[in-house]
Amino acid sequence: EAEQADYCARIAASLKERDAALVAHYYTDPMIQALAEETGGCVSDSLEMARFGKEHPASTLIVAGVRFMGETAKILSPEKRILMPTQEATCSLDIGCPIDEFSAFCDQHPDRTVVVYANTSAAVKARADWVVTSSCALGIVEHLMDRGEKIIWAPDQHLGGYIQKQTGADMLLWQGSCIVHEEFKAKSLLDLKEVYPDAAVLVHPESPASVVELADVVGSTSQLIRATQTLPNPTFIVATDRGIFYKMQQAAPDRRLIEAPTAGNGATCRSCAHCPWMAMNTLPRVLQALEQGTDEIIVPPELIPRAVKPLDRMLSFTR
Ligand code: CIZ
Ligand code: SF4
Repeated sequence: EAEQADYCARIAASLKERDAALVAHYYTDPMIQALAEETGGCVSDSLEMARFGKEHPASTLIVAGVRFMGETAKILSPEKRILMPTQEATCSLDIGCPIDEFSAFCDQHPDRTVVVYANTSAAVKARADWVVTSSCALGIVEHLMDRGEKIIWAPDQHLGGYIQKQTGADMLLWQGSCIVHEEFKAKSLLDLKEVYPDAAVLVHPESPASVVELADVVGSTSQLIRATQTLPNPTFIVATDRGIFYKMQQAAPDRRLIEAPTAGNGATCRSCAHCPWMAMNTLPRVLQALEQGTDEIIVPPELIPRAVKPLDRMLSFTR
């Protein structure tokens, strides 16, 4: 406790001294989220992290999240120094979509518009026409459909399948998945719904279709947080990373929040509702990155002009 308070104080001082801002994802350690709030940084989803980082005047951003979020910040603000608590924090969606294979796939379907989720490498973004996050994917795919475009979607198959079902768009899906969300289990969720009959079920669309089908609300992290304020239910069963409970409890302090069941629900579960890469973001690593300038994000300069185009499209579309 005292040690953590000490880290927080040192990080706050270091942020000021180095003209830096802390940008944290909803899935990171609640202490990091609280510190980002207290120091005038931001806590958000990947869309709003990107927008905040781009618009904030600080010369250094420290991005607590996973690697693609740091890369996105660098692509949008190449003049800023982008640090991360650790560059080893990656994402199974990013890993599952290597640029060579993906590029070859796109080459086979030159008639299709390439839409990639933000959870991808800078090289994959540079190959794309559009970048989307889960909070704007539906709107952007509807827009492309209205223009009669056929789509390549990568990498999350569950989110892609959900959007395809909602919109009826012609989408070829890359077969990636999130190791956290794919663990949620429909059968156990049904059992839990019986225990809490007045609960609303909130599901992130990276979850399997069988889980999405049981949802009262399907949405991005920001949309799920908002749902706890607009729905009357006293209880919410939440299928996304448990890091979100920090902000959800703040948004709806009088509600009961319950984790949706995962496969293991015990020792054998590799990622029981918490992303192992998000968990690599710790207070000591935030401080170390700030003080020593370790884990600076470098994006190959030749990629930046290509990767910024689909990102700017997303930011303009959602403004
Ligand atoms: O699962 C993730 O990594 C999410 C939800 C990212 C985001 O869009 O904020
Ligand atoms: Fe990637 Fe899933 Fe972790 Fe998000 S929660 S960073 S999608 S592995």
